[in-house]
Amino acid sequence: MARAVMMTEIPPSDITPEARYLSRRQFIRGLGVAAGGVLFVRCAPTGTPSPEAIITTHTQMTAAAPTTVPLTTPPPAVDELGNRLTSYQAITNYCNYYEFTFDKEGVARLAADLQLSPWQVEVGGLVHKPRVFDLDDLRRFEQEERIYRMRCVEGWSKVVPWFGFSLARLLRAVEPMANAQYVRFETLYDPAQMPGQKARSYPWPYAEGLRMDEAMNDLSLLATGLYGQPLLPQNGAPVRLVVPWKYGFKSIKSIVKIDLVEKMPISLWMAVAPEEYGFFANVNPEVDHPRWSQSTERFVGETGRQPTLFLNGYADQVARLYQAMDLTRWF
Ligand SMILES: Nc1nc2c(c(=O)[nH]1)N[C@H]1C(S)=C(S)[C@@H](COP(=O)(O)O)O[C@H]1N2
Ligand SMILES: [Mo]
Repeated sequence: MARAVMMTEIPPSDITPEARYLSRRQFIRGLGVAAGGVLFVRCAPTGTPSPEAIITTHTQMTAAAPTTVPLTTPPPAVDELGNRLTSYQAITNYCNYYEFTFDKEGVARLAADLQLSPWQVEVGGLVHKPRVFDLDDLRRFEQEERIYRMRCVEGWSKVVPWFGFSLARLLRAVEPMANAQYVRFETLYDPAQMPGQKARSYPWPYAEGLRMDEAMNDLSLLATGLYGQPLLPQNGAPVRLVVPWKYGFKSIKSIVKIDLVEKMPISLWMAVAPEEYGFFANVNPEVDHPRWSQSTERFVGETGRQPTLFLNGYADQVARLYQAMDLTRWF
């Protein structure tokens, strides 16, 4: 995070999970499931609803979006803007997860043994029904597949086919109180498993926050998998936030605690470098980082740089949240 943009070439993709994913996508496409705007498809991740449930959901989707695509059509290996999906290999081997290491290509190995079960997410604070969710509880929320761009503040990005469920569903389940203004998230704190947490220079555990309206926006996702596979530790297993219109550091990994609060939470990055990392961290090509430009980005695994889009290309869905704000001041 605190380094200038790095240009690292990612090795060619490991075909397995991707090929399986893409052929499943092709099957789904054949059923006529095509959504405009943000690409998302209701689907069944490994070990979730029964085949009957899947068919039902697909039928509903087909009714809503009756585009018929012949089975010979190539699978949608692109997002709704036409960007190629980042390979599974690159998504899982080029990671930021400072609890393990600052070395993006070293995270996967160091995180491999993170104990993912049992796991609990404690949801509380200003809610009427505080509750501890275990992994089975989280799997019971209707899971959807969503292809999102993720733009790291360092100037690289990925296009990731996540699956998971809207954060709003979880928040509604605990019934927020009227005075809840923000949501605060916390990552596991366990220096025995996370060697990076032995470094005293950072105020562990990693914490992040959203304003209540941001958290309730349908784009805010709690992800439990990608490419049809359960999340791997390096990508924030077993459950992480994904907020695609904000810089990647807002998308906090391996969450154990969610609190609804009245005051704006202080994220780890605000505590470390408040002049560089603000609370909002909305992707904005017009607002440079103090040490580098934010006008372009490199898709991981590809060469050359692309223009960065305002709100990472999600302005139609979220620009209205910021209508009254000067986004150069609230960076
Ligand atoms: N707990 C935790 N969450 C985190 C981070 C981290 O270091 N620790 N890094 C963030 C940053 S800077 C980015 S860009 C994304 C990277 O997600 P990925 O490694 O799955 O691509 O995770 C974010 N979430
Ligand atoms: Mo990042």
